[in-house]
Amino acid sequence: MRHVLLLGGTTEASALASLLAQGGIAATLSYAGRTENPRAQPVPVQIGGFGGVAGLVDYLREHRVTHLVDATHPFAAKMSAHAAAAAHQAGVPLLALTRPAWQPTADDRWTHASSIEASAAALAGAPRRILLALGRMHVDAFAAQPQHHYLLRFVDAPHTPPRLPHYSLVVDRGPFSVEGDRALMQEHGIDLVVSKNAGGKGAEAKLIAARQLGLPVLMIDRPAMPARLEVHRPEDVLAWLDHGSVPGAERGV
Ligand code: 3Y8
Ligand code: NAP
Repeated sequence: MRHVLLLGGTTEASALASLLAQGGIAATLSYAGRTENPRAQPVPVQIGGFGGVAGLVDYLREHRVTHLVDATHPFAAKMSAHAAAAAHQAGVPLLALTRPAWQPTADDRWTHASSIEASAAALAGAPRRILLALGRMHVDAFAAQPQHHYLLRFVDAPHTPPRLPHYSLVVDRGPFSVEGDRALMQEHGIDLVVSKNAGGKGAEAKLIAARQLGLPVLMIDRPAMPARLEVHRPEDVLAWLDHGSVPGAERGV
């Protein structure tokens, strides 16, 4: 009897949950519990951390998980590291469902930063009006550059105000639209967009809007991920569940 543990929190994870439910494949989708009202899912959901690698190994064994699918966001590096370690220890096959990194087009004005902290350091200089579309968890890093006016976008209203002297706050969850992001940038007079290289469609709108408006983008490159089998389409996960392999799948390194 198959039981898939699906580490979620992305558009692709939700799409896979629907395919698993339609296929009658037993699955549990897992959220960290970062947001107040996570999207409802067509499969049972577990919310909260597992308690490190050991806790995840225990979970895999106690719930007789037969397949572990890591469909977390490309910046959820700690969860992905734990998934790889726990799957190995528990002898449970692991597959990552992730998105290719975005690539700039000839019409894009990207510069790169290697991390969130490096992106804050790259903002030294004269005051600007910056769309900081990174969510809530890393806003404090930008207190190092208080001269800017930041447009913040959070999923939920914060319990404590951000520690920035000049900011505007939008509370909204994606997926976002190009029209909506373009209007937001024009309304706030944005002259720079800071973004994680999340990939996928759910957060891409701001990049397309920036391109249309001729705005520069400071793109934060992805953290390193453990070596693991990776696919980019939810349908490829079904093939893996049925056959244990995916033709042409990438082994991320
Ligand atoms: C809790 C689950 C679905 C998944 C939807 C995707 C798309 C919309 C775009 C911007 C960028 C950002 C942020 C973002 C997007 C999708 C996807 C994606 C970026 C939810 C969700 C959870 C989270 C956690 C949240 C983080 C934050 C990051 C906002 C649900 C809605 C900025 C990432 O307030 C907080 O603490 C938010 C924390 C981690 C990053 C951060 O550092 O703040 N995602 N986002 C998951 C859990 O608990 O396990 O509430 O429904 C999921 C989605 N967010 O099924 O429809 O597939 O990526 N999420 C980034 O890309 O930079 C917004 O504003 O332009
Ligand atoms: P992270 O830093 O990689 O993980 C920190 C800890 O959070 C993990 O060690 C684990 O706790 C717990 N955790 C993370 N994802 C979990 C999940 N899906 N189910 C159960 N526990 C989880 O993670 P993060 O970057 O904060 O991301 C948290 C969630 O938000 C993930 O679901 C991710 O897909 C989603 N998300 C993140 C981003 C982003 O920009 N980081 C963007 C969109 C969505 P224990 O050690 O206790 O097990």
